[in-house]
Amino acid sequence: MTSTQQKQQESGPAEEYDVVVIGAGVSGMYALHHLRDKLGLSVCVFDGASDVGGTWWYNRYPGARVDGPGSPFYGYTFSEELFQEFDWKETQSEWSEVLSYLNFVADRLDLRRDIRFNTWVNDARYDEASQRWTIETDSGVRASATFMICAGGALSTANKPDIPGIHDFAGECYHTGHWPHEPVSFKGKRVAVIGTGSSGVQSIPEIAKEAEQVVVLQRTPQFAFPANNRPLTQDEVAEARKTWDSLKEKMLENLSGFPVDPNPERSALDDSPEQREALYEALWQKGGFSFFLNLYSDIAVSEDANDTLASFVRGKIREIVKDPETADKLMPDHFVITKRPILDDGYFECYNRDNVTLVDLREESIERFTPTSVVTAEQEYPIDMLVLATGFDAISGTLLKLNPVGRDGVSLKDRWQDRFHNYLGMTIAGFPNLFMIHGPGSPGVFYNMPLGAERQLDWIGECLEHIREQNLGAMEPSTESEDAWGAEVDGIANATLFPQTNSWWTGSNVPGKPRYFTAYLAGSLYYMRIDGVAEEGYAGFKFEPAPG
Ligand code: N01
Repeated sequence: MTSTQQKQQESGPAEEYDVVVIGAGVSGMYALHHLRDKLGLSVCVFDGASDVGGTWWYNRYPGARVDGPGSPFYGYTFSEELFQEFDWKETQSEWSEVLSYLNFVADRLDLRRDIRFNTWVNDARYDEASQRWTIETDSGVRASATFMICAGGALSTANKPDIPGIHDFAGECYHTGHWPHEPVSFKGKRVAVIGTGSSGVQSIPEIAKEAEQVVVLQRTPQFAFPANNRPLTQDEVAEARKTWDSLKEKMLENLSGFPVDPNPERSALDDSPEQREALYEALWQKGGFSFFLNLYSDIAVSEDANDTLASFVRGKIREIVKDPETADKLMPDHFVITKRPILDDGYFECYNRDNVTLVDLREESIERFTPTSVVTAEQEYPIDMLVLATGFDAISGTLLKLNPVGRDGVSLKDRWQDRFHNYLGMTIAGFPNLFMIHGPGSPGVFYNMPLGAERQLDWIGECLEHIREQNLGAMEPSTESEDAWGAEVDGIANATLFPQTNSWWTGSNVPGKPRYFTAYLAGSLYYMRIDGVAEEGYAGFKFEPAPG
């Protein structure tokens, strides 16, 4: 008797579906709509939260905003109606606006009737005889399905530092990625913030406006660029709505999935220092994500080109931050944009406030927490609240937490000990009929994420249709195709400066995690690549006939 059959005997029969989807965020919502409403499959989505939204349901810390190219292009493209009818208000929408949009989509597409909220999937096992996945949940609901889609999010499993005494800290303690739904007041409080990535940089200025004291505990100084968030004008919205078809076409053509014209290939070193300065200054003044979409083409590949932009931003930090010692501590020394670029709203400016203190952990590391303070190598800082803006066990962490068990009883943790082996960033050898969205080996955050999810799920939908039409039961990649895909991912990344920097992109933020650059760095070319694999009859995959 297989372990799945044994479990079935113990806790009764499972609900049966064609597809189970884990996660009701941007990707899981589209998975449900596409597979249920377009392909006619029976689908059930499971999510531990009490409503839709995924990352936007959890990340509600002060200052949390879309830090990509922004509205109205942070949304689904599959339905013109959804695009035409939702009123985006700001260029860098606040979390609550994105959540409103996702609620609007869930209502409009009647998604909630097939989503099990407040239901955490804590076990997933593949049964080879039936060629089905069975999942167990904390609510006792069990479900079995031919296909399992893991849409738990690339940035959802919190990375919490293991610092001596941190659990003894008796004040309020919040992780930005799991912010409380009840209002949090900073008034009159001494707040310590660990972390200066996007979440820290977005939240610190907001916290500083209200708190009595803010102590920022910085491990790595960061490059940040002005978000220049502003209300969308009526004209901009009207123009986007009028030209939707061509905008969408542009998004599909653009390397990053955004409606901007491709940049001409031009090295930063071809321009004179004055010309470069003028471009950087213009982009800085304009702000927003366009900064990264309108740069020279070799910033991420040439150390010298990179240095021209890095020096420019360091100069800006020096201009903004009045105290030279604090400015020194804020000077980033990695290659610019090789950590996720950050859009800020008054971040560097907030170090000019009397109530903000910057602690450079490279000079004075944290030794321990007491119930009322954080103690560094230099001094003790009494605090009432601790904010952990320490990021995520990104890309692979959420799936590894579930730790599905595949063929021959092998768990994902065993399979992924040294590297996140996968093919096309979506499938794993030994784990038939399991698909990942925004997983390792896919472009993930290097592409417009809602559009990327749509494109991966469209590919998966076609693949599922192929399996049904051919009366097949299971598909999985060969380990050889995984190795070749891994070499392709590495080859693209290693031609850039990205792998040289410690970041969540390389897994170096989580102790013990395999350190390598996991994303497929060729943007939209990835979608051409996976379409090519489908056209070649799913080259690199092995198929089994359906059970008799
Ligand atoms: O996480 P991060 P994040 N001791 O990993 C530090 C997306 N996002 O939540 O750089 C001391 O970037 C760590 O230091 P270091 C966006 O893609 C989107 O800020 O590893 N410090 C770093 O400073 C983003 O890139 C939005 O040396 C420790 C910080 O904590 C991604 O999410 C908003 C530490 C973590 O930065 C992740 O951003 C926010 C330790 N033990 C985020 N451990 C929106 O679009 C970690 N750090 C809304």
